[in-house]
Amino acid sequence: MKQFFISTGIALGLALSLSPATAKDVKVGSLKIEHGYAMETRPGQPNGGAFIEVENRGKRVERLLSVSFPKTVSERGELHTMKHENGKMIMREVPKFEIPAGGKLKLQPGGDHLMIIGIKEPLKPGSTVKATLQFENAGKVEVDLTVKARGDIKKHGHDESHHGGHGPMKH
Ligand SMILES: [Cu+2]
Repeated sequence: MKQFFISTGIALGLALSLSPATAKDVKVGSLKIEHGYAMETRPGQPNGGAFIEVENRGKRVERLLSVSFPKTVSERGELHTMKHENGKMIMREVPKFEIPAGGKLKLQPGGDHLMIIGIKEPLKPGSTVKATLQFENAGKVEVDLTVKARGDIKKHGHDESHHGGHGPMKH
């Protein structure tokens, strides 16, 4: 079920660019991927969240099966859901996100998200992180995620200390 594309990570080479960049919309077949960004991380913070929106203009369901990052950025990527359970926000890895035909997948703080696991260097606002998304039908798609400062993200309910606190060993 789960696949990692290590060769892609190596091939991507220099992953973190320090020049300010804006995430570009990416169109692949009937998919449109937009508003991609990653949350800045503090020094020593092992994991971080990243978010995209995927519009499916096709006639069949699409599935996002995995996300990976260059080895210079992190150990790996995971797909996570976040839910309230017994009064706590719990993050869990899931094998896929579905995007219904004509529908949209919206990843956002406090909800479903991409998890960057085992971050090598802190993610600095304004830099860019490359992510490789693996879709069931569309295949492999590379997107640039702009790193946003915490203050730029207005959503509430996203517990960053929780993100920071759950280390790679728990996965
Ligand atoms: Cu997570």
